[in-house]
Amino acid sequence: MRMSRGFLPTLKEVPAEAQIASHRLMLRAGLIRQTAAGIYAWLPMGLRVLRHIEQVVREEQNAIGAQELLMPTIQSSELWRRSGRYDAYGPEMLRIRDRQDREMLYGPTNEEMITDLVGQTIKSYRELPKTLYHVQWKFRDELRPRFGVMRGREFFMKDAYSFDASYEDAVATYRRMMLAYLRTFQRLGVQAVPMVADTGPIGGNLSHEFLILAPTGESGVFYDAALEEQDWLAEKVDIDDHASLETFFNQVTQSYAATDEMHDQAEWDKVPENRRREGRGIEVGHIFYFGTKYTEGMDISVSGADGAPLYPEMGSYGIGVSRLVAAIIEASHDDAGIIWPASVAPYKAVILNLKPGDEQSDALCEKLYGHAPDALLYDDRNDRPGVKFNDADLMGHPWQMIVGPRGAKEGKVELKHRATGERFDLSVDEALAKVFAP
Ligand code: 5CA
Repeated sequence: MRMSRGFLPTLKEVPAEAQIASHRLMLRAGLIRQTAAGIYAWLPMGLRVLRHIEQVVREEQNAIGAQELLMPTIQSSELWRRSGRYDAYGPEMLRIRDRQDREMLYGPTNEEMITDLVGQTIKSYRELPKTLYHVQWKFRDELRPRFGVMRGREFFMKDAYSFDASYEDAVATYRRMMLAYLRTFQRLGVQAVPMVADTGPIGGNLSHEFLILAPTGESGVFYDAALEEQDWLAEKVDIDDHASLETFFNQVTQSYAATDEMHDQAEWDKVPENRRREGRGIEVGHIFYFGTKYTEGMDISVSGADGAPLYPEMGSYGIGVSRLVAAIIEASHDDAGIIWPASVAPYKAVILNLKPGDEQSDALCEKLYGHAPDALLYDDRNDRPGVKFNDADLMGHPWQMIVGPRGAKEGKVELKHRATGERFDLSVDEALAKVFAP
């Protein structure tokens, strides 16, 4: 994208309403704008990040055999009356009436809808297991929306739902999902630690939250540093083998990790002092096993091996995709701006033309840009170099390709690495090779 033609509005002023770094930076770097309390428009730069995160999440869901579908945002109250949650959900649910005076709602989550959909189709235990997910907007009328998209009212969530024929299979599915989550967060460049959690209004008795350590997090967290040392992408787990999944699950859960709500001081005291990590965390994912709560509650059964009705065992698994944009920034920024992990960065690099109009600079920049116009941002604006440097640091592109008249004459680009500040003097090919290295 050529910046002169793009819609990439940055702000010099620090917005007064933003209390935390990620919110300030998302407004200043032109990622989002608020359109109503807790509701945001995603500007082009923000949308690119959101889509990149969504894609990593999608690939890891597909890798464990989950299948994507897309359910609507608007739901009928009738479904929620069947599960008994229509009244129980309370004022967080946005209730709407259509012109026929039917009670509708903007979905805060989709357990009822997916259970009904699967129940309409699946008749026999032989058709199980099934894991389905979508990435869709949700609405929760939070009492105190705050910190921008961190706690919004409208937010983007990946929610998966699993149906198994037995408890053992359901637990294996839960463990598979835990592995997919650890891989997802690692690919997103953040450390998200799974912690035993309360199940809240979703219900059930096995649940983990995934938290990213950040001083502005809403929960206190305590965990064993052993959990930071794992490389989940290299971990060999046979996802079709229950024993292999169990070994993996035990390996994760044997190390202490809990939020303040579930903290156990006696267990914490057993963790060697040099491995105790204590701080605040942002919840970016939450997985639940809740058995037959919804299938039984909504009377949705299939025929079992013995011919008798069987209520499928369920779990649900959420990732806060829009919240992750903010959480990644909380975990990765400095005084000058955002520092995007390469996997989610809106662009691989920004090309800074320090002297538009200089023939050799323009030619060299065009050569760089022509290599991958969709993956590169080209700052071709008629602005001072200082403005370009500041905007590049603020927006946080992993690399800056700096082109000035002197270097251009020799065919040289100065490459700056945003995260480390390292600089390299390179030819066009060398610079592109570094920026596009796998
Ligand atoms: N049905 C289950 C799992 S699919 C569910 O709704 N779980 S949840 O309530 O824990 O939400 C899943 C994730 O959505 C959370 O871990 C969090 O990252 C994100 N989330 C929840 N509420 C908000 C909000 N108000 N703003 C932004 N993200 C949110």
